[in-house]
Amino acid sequence: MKKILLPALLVTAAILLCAPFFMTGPPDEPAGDYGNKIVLGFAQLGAESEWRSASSESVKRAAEKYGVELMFENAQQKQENQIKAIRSFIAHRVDVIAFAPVVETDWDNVLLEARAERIPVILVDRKIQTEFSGLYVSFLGSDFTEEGVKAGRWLARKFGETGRDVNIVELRGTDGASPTRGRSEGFRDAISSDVRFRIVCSESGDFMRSKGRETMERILDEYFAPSEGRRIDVLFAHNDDMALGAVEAMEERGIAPGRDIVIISVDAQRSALEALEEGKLNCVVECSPYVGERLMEIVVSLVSGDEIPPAIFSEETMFTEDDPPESLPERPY
Ligand code: GZL
Repeated sequence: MKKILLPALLVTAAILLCAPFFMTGPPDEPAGDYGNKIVLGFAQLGAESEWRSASSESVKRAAEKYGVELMFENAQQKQENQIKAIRSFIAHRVDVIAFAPVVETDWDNVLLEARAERIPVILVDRKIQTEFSGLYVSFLGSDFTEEGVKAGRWLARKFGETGRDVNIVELRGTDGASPTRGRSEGFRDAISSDVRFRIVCSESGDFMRSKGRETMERILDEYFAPSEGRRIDVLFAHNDDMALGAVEAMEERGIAPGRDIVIISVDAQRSALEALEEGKLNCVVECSPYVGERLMEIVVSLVSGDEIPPAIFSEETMFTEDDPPESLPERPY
């Protein structure tokens, strides 16, 4: 017995020692021919704005750079399409799922399915509301409330000295989305101590330039008649695209954007920084879409079994009419 046992043990030991060099990948390697590459399923919410396009570009470039196999789906701003995309990632047994939830609610069922299959989920850009724990491993994005506070505090400084009422119009982003809620709350919080600041109208432009323009056209017709004492002093737009759509609406009525009506926007994409230089916008709060590389770092760490932080916030600033043009940043895309 001993004569047979020892050689058998030696052979077994040899196989176990060499095994890692011959394994074709983790035991639950995803379906499909990805070899040893990490496979990331990314459900992007849409292509509604310049910011969103930059966000998608950032993810794609980073996947290329990090050698991550990217399954990318664009949901055209429809939650049911994002849910379908996440289910397809589960079926493909990707290594990690990431998505930018178009709205905050009704994600529990599909994320419970991902959790049951032990596929980690990363929230990118936007947040969700849920009673369940463990539906996602990390959030990577911006502090939207802080962005709203920055906008409100700038406005308070800008109009600090005038003794009169300041009539404000708000162009909200997509209702039910976390940036819309955060920016609204932060802005209101920052101006609440001064009764002169009055939000006379708040409507959603869905983060889109076309809807920003259409909505502002209606608002101007109803609220802007200085000769009749109806004034709009300030526009607070939740993103650049709606702000620039509103600029078009103002200009077609002979209203000087940035002068007759002070305009605050969020994102700080290329076209908004150009409008700031031209004096058509007065304050642009930065919200960075360039999170692709941080996302890939988290994905690689996750698959390697490393601890990852539950939330990673982008460092962001603000640009105003007082900034010299040469100090404004170049946007890569
Ligand atoms: C914010 C992002 C928002 C941008 C908009 O992180 O979700 O959605 O501010 C975009 O431009 O459409």
